[in-house]
Amino acid sequence: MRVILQSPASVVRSTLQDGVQLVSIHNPPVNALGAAVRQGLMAAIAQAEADAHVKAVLIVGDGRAFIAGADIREFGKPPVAPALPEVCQRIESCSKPVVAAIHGAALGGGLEVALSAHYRLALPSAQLGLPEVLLGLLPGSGGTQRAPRLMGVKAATELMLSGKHLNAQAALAAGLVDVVVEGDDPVAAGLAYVRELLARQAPVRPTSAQAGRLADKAAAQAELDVLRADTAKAARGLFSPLKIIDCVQAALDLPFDQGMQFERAQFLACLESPQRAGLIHAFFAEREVAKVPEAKAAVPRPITSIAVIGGGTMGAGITVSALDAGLPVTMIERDAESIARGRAHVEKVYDALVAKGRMAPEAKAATMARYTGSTRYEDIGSADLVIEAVFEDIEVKKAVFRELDRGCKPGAVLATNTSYLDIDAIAAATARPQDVIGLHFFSPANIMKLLEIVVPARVSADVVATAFELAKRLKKVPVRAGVCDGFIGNRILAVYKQAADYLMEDGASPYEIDAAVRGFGYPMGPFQVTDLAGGDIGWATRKRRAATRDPKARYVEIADRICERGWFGQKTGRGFYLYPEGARVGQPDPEVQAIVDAERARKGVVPRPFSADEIMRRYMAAMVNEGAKVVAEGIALRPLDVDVTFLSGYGFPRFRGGPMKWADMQGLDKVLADIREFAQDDPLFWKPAALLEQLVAEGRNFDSLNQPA
Ligand code: 3H9
Repeated sequence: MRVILQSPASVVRSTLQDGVQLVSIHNPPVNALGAAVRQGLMAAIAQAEADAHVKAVLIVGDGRAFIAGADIREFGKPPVAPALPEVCQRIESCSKPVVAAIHGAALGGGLEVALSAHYRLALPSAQLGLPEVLLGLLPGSGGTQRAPRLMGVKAATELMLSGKHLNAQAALAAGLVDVVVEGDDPVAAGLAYVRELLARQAPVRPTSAQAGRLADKAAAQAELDVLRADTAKAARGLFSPLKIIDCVQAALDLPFDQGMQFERAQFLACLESPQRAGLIHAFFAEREVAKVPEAKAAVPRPITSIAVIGGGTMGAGITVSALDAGLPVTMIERDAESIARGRAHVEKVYDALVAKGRMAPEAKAATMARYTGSTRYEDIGSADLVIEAVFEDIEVKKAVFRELDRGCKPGAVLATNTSYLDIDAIAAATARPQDVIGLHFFSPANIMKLLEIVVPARVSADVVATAFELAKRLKKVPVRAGVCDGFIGNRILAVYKQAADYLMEDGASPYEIDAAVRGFGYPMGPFQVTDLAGGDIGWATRKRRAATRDPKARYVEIADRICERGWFGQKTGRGFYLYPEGARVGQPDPEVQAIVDAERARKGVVPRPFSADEIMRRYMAAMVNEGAKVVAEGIALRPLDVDVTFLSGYGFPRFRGGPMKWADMQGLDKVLADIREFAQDDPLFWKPAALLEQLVAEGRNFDSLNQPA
């Protein structure tokens, strides 16, 4: 073996092994195609061309992946040559056979490098995909032109539109790779395959020259027409999906080179779009949230068994989430009847999966074998972690924690799933406040990704670290939150919901507000959400808080008038909307509109029209302003923690990156100017956050606060 080439910083290393130039990429953690890697690959292919000893080239990735794609951190910065399409072109036009041996991730530009090679081998660990769409992009190095040639229009377009990964066998069946080889060493498997190809004098085989599955143009066009129509319906304001379809159309209509030019132009348009900036912010923010000081400073406690107190909707959802992660769970309820109901809630989830054919009955039985129901606290004496999910009442919760304090083993983590109660007070009910933490799941807890990890004053760092470790096992997106009424999410929600109520009383109908919010990209508007969750829940909270409400604060009573009639939303057949015969999508209700009119008249409000844009300016200004307060108070560590909370738990449109990212993209000065304008009518509600004022004065944005914690 002879070292023949090392690129800048040695990220691409070439060695000659019996006439095969082994090109290996060393750019941890995932071999992203940064400038040095692109330069190294160019140089390696030039070297292979120039060296008469080289008969073939083998490209592999070092470490855990082949190549996970372009280096996402470079997007939005000035481009550095060579561009990836050039690198791919250079690989494909090499006069000697080039082989890619794939293990781990071959995603985006990584798969495009492999598609430019002449032959492809996959190991069982391989994951192949073109997930650019999830970042607001499209495959921009020939993926839209080469993948359809190998896989056909339908499979290639579906791969690009879904962002899904294919495993090695699926990639083989789809025509993306030539062979799957057992084992975990891409170098050994790759070299053996190259030798086999050389022995049978396998020719250079550029993918671009293969008409392959595009040969039957009429059939391919028919497939694409269906996909275009479906995508137009499903894209929900997203920019890149229809561009992907356009690129595949170009693959059908144009010679390869022109198709590449077309793809490049579309890729650059996507790169410029604010959606790309929002989605890439979301990608990194979701990874940053787990990097909290406690997780770095302390070692998590081991978790091998869990107990859940309460078998209601929340307790059952948490139980399913833990069972799905392979943990044994003991559920505690107060009596036999309640425990039977709790078990039934859990089983119902799995029964639905079995009915849909998504779970085998044996798998259900194996999962339920890890479930135990009990009415006795003694049965959870050895649990490593207990999650309380009982009725949202501080006295009830304190009583549960006193029981846990008595019965749980020393060192057990004691968590409460409260959504707004004071966790410091709950912790103080025990003699071990260092073990008490908040784990705020969102309903349905087995589905929703967000987990607010609420950190009370006296909890120890290793308990916080344990909570983050648990989140990883449960496949949740954890966000660290401080103790306050509503933590990050519900506290901010309460404020923008108020802004929506004011808009309604001032002249916008609930239906106009919901439509504007959907138009922004949310799946539902706030009044639809109220109807879905049950209007009685918010009503109870409002009644409880009535005594402590600032008498000077504006209070809109429309929702109370609706609840007084017993209209609690979907479950009662009407709320803000009508749901005739159990319909899931509501219809506007003229009687609700009459209630709104009557309330306006009673308060002497002369209604005025609001455009969708005016509605959203107020809705978002309220959200951002409260978000800034939450950051300034340290309830959220950074603005990105607020963003992730809303992306993962509140349906905020991902392509906008989260409320704080949205504000940065608008310009904080503009958001502040809006707040000051609205404050002229209601200075108490629209009090600008000091942090927002400070950032504007200093010409900075929220992102400047997103430093690693
Ligand atoms: C593209 O390729 C465009 C081309 O078509 C055209 C170009 C002209 N760049 O997720 P993890 C970091 S677009 C930079 O925690 P896992 C990540 O931030 C790209 N960094 O691990 C994290 O850093 P840190 C298309 C990247 O095992 C660390 O790696 N490709 C990139 O759960 C570990 O990541 C994609 O969209 C990147 N491309 O999952 C793939 N990828 O440790 C995006 C990862 O500092 N990546 N990092 O927090 C993924 O889907 C997952 O990261 C992967 C590993 C499945 C690879």
